[in-house]
Amino acid sequence: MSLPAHLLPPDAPLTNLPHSQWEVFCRVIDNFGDIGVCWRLCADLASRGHHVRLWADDSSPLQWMAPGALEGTWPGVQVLDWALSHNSAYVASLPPATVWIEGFGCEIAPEFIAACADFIRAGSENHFKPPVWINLEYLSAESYVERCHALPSPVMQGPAKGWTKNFYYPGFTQGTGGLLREPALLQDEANWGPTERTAWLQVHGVAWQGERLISLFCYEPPALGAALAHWMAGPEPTLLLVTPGRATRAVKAIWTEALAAAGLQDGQGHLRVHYLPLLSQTEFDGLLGSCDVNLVRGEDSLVRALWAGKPFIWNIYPQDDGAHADKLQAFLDCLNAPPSLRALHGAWNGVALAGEADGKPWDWNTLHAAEMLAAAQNWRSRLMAQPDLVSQLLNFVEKKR
Ligand code: TRH
Repeated sequence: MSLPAHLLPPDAPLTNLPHSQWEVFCRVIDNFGDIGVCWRLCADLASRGHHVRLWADDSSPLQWMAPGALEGTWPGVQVLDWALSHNSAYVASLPPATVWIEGFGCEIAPEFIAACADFIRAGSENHFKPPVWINLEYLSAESYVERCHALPSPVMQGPAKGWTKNFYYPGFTQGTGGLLREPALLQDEANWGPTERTAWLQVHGVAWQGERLISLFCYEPPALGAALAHWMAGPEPTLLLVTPGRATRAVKAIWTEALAAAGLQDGQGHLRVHYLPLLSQTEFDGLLGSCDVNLVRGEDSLVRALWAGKPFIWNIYPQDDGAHADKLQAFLDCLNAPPSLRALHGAWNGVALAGEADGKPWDWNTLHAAEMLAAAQNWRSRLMAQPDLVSQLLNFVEKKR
């Protein structure tokens, strides 16, 4: 196979991977986290000058998460239909990539691997190398993460036989791959003050009367009804900003029950609710920056809540085998969470956690806000001191090349 000029290897060796080409593969299992995390990764890489092709089997959430991404107007990122990765002729027509990222253990199409392996073999005298192949795992604070991070796994069969896959684990400690954090984020969050909050609320049509602001992005937390009833009957005026989908459905389903538990009629009480539309990721980050307390879920919004540095409660993605309880425990242990926070997390998620305040009831009204705020700010500065995931990934790739 003769190589077109634009595919010939560069004369100079790669340093800091200038303008390298990345393939990111994403298969959506459920909800928005798979595509949400993969998109943040792609956008972060592109903002640092790299070129990214994102292959996704369901990229439709990008319509609202990242306006312009599907239209091809996002600089540096091309979104492609997963089905095309099975098309050998199409794959062979693409410039070869330096890095392949399999998001969350999704398997790259065999046709894609075969076409790239053929291409690399054909160009071996031109020093084409196999890509640095990375399996990006889910975020967890459990101890296996440090043990398994960056472990190689040789490919034993098929057209890529002899190549190596590498496990890459995001995480909260030095021995892990770190957390997604764009270079500009520190400044953004530090600059997210009362003016930005007021502007955000106005732009999104929220009629704020100075109440405590709580954002709600959740599954169906078992304590949602109890929390709503407490906010309705409690002393502190509260405005709940509810995200669309499961959170909205969960609130609507138990609203009447919560009113009855609070002993109130509709229109009474100290809780008002504003139902939000779907927001772009940037606007979603603004929501977390604007609220006094953030109730988040999954993986990506947890990380964003950490960067927002505000009190938060995490609704962990529930797993049938109950593995989420260990994952939640590990997260709270890793950050040395105070007992009040463990108690709130245990109640919110309906799991028993070690280290909860002994017999001391948690308080949905105060939400232990002072303790939560101190903990959140402490975690934020601790995690800010770690290199972010993309910086670590770039170093990792450079070493492997
Ligand atoms: O949607 P999620 O529950 O995704 C989950 C988790 O990632 C979980 O770990 C995974 O196993 C499961 O999917 C399959 O929560 P998460 O991870 O916070 O992702 C939500 C994404 O949606 C995040 O990138 C923020 C984004 N988002 C917006 O951009 N705008 C919005 O209005 C909302 C509500 C969310």
